[in-house]
Amino acid sequence: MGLMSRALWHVNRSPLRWAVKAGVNTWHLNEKRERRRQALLLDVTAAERAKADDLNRDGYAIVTDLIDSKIQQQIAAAGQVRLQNIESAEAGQNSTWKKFWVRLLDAEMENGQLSADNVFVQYALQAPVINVISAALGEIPWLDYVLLSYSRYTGEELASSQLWHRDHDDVRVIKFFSYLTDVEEDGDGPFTFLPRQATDKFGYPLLSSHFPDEQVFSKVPRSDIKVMKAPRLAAFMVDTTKCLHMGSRMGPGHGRLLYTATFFCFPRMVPTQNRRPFFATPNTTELQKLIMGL
Ligand SMILES: O=C(O)CCC(=O)C(=O)O
Ligand SMILES: [Fe+2]
Repeated sequence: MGLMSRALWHVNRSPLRWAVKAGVNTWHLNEKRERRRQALLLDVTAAERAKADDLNRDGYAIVTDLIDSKIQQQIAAAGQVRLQNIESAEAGQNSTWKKFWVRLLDAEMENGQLSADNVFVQYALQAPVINVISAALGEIPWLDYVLLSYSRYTGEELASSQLWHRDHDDVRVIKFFSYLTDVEEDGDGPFTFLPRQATDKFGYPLLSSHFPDEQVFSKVPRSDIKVMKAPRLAAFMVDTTKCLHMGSRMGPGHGRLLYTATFFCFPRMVPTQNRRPFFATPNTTELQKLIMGL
């Protein structure tokens, strides 16, 4: 991390972040205005708007019922195909950082980019997802990345995202998650979080970003925890900057296949050196290009 981005990273974790973000916004007013204008043109259903309200009020929304079940089946089947190639995926990753995770989409990237036509990219771009997030943010979001990850037991001490944390990618990050395997027992490593109001009781300890259970539950009652135990194809959205969360605490012999699409509110605070995670095809619409930053 460069000096500049390290400084911003610290600012981003303090209440000062709002002031800094407002400053960044003035450089991007036109794009911001366009994103707001486009959001007003979306055909958002009452059910989608209700989920957007959940997201803004509580920091999360369960959206399983908004997703077409045929599309859910397709994505789960596509996930199973990727899972069969886990050994080659693993071989290409020196995962000292997150030993309990294997990323399964690396093999289908071209020069580090995924095609906008890729089934996992299309899953993030489907109307109900874009409508809920746009309605919540009041503007068209930016899709930062899509991830298919397989978590499994390592026998090691809890580390990184297995500990309680908030994501600090930007001021507002909304993650759209879908379970592609059943996550119904503790050993399946459920995504576990505290809604916004419960997270607020914890505050912003300055010296650390990842916290053990004892530290969190010295300030927040355990009864506030939400454990996302659900069968495969459950879909939910979490504002991961507002909600403390953790997951992937796998039991021996268990595995969890999770799809994640990460959206943020334009513009990013930490400079991203022209990161281009996706490439367009002749099928890509103007709205989709706006979402993918193309
Ligand atoms: O593995 C998990 O359930 C936690 C994932 C996480 O922290 C994240 O996606 O931001
Ligand atoms: Fe996280």
